[in-house]
Amino acid sequence: MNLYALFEARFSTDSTTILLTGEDGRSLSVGELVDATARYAAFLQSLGVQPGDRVAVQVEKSVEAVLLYLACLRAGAVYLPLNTAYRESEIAYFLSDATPKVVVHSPNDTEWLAPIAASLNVRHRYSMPAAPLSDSQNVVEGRSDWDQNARKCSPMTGFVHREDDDLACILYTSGTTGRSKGAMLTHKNLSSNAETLHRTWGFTESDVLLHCLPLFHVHGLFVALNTILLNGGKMIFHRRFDASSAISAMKRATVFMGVPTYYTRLLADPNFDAKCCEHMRLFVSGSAPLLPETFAAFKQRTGHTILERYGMTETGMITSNPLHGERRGGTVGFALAGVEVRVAHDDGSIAKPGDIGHIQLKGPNVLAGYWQMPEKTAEEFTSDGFFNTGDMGTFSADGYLSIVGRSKDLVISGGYNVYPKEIELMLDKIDGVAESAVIGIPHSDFGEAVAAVLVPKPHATLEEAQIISTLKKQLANFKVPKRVFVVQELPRNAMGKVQKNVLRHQYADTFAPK
Ligand code: MLC
Ligand code: AMP
Repeated sequence: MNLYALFEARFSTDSTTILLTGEDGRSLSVGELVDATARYAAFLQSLGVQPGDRVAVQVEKSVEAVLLYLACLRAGAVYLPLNTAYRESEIAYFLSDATPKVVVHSPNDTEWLAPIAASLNVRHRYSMPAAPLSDSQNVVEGRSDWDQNARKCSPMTGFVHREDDDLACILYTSGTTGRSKGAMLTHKNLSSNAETLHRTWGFTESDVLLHCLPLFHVHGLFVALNTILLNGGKMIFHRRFDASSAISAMKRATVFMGVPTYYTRLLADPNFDAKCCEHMRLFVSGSAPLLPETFAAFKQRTGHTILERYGMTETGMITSNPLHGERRGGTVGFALAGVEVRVAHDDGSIAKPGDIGHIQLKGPNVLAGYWQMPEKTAEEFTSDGFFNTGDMGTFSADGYLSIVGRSKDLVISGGYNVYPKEIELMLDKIDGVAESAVIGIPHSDFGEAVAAVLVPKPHATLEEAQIISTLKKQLANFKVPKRVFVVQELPRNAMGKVQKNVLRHQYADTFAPK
């Protein structure tokens, strides 16, 4: 079943029903969504986009971005969202690997993105500013060349038929080798997960989601957007997370989803209290560990118990604390319905409750594979077909899963994943750098912050500011180390492997309040 059709079937039959309300009060009705996605989809077809062709999209969060996502599903194209923070070399890699037929980007990036797209023979390139939809004064000049062109098309009727195993999206995820992999997600992967979350979290007709997350990763796009679209689609739509705007909007919302940084920022606002949350029924956290102190402080301040869940790009959501029953801080709850989760030792034997091991899973939510990387795909699965998450965990005797670490070398900063290897490869190319180690260290806002430890070549001098500014030109800003330390040698174990745990310990207080 085409995921778009599943959403449309859940929309109100009254086409004037408002789905989405922006922070400025502008709105999108069912009729407008259905018409605009039909025109966008028809425009994709007129560009020669066939089912299975990739459409790469690097745009600011906007209503039009939602429409484009839905139009890709409707036309049977494969939606490939890209973080707006990605820079030239990152985008060049994604476009060359995924070979999209169309790229849609922010007009601010035309200067550097247009030559890359041209050199890689991307057939069609359009810009899309974060222009609001129903802004009548701004209809012509505010609209993107994408939107202006697409709206001239006669709307398509219906949708392109898709089978369960057909691709809906490709999401790139950096790898421990430093090379990003495109996780191929099917219509079934996405629909099964959204249906499960919809049921598990008890959505009803009266729910309104406060949507503040970015739209280019699993959390904002699938967990938040897909789930609410399956519920008829009522949401308050913020372009980015800002604590005070979110607090004001909670008066009209019932559900909020965020990364732990959103919760620490809400708590840092002295105006945030139980009264602000009177209309809310559910707060969901994920993408990074929620600290026990945040969980406890939130409960004390608001009376609400945050529901923590666990997932990843390759699998969508895997486990969740219960809607009814104990939501246990420091755990990510139980396996979702239809998902089999186990903790296994290095030798593959299943760990007993209380023992720590590798978190593995099987289910309709698990990716179809990595784009054009069959060997990588094979590496991530066990011989009996379980996907290896790279997270280490343990089950309690009563079935709650806790994540206790990662076997993959990964830093999660403000909910974004940063793979040290990718940064280390860039650092090692900088003049004067003999070797590097990138680590995550505790940070009160981002949870973990990226830091780099460098060894200079003989007689070379390395300047922190210089290193940071060099990396800023090449890497998405959230990956750029917040601090760079220069040392004469890196700690190593007997095998010669850099002991990152020693470095993490050594620099642990870097961001501690003075
Ligand atoms: C921004 N900056 C970050 C950062 N976000 N640095 C480290 N980590 C981050 N996450 C830096 C910028 O580079 C900039 O630095 C400075 O902070 C201010 O940038 P900003 O854009 O104004 O920041 P802000 O809007 O406050 O954004 C912070 C944030 C945002 C936490 C609101 O990062 C965010 O929305 N994170 C959510 C990520 C998310 O959706 N993750 C889900 C992945 S899916 P400088 O030096 O340039 O000034 C997933 C699966 C699952 O993990 O289970 O859900
Ligand atoms: P991504 O590849 O961006 O999808 O990130 C997935 C990773 O985020 C997982 O493998 C976990 O390491 C981490 N993650 C997601 N949710 C949680 C959570 N609730 N607690 C701890 N880590 C989490």
